[in-house]
Amino acid sequence: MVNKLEVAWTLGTVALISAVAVYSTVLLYHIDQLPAHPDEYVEVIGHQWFWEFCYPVNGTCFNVTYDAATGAASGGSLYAAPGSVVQINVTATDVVHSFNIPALGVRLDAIPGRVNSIAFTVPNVAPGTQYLIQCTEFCGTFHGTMRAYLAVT
Ligand SMILES: [Cu+2]
Repeated sequence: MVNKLEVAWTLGTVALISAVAVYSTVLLYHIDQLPAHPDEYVEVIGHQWFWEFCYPVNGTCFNVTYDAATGAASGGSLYAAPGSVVQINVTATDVVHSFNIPALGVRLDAIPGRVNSIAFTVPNVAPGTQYLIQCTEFCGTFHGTMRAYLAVT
């Protein structure tokens, strides 16, 4: 014989789990949406073992190399204004890499033949602030030198 209390806690649990499932699903799709008009739009290409950044707005592309001995990156930086919304499209030319800005919680796989996109907001910090960019997918001998910086301009 089914107790009314058993029916109540079963239906209550089903309702609670259903509500969490619907909320989570909506949120997952929402956070994947890209802005209609980002302030900055950058193509990011992973190579063994450096990052290439392209700004389609002005047709500029450059490679960033990193000197592990000095911790300095040369060739340029990913640049963006404080508070701006940046959309990046990430791909790779050879093996799988992963584009990561740990301080901003930005991480996206760079996969040959596929373009992954994400948008993020640059914090309102003083111009000159730099955020480390690093590859977080082991991609070969010099994986550890696949570093660059996001420079707030
Ligand atoms: Cu790597």
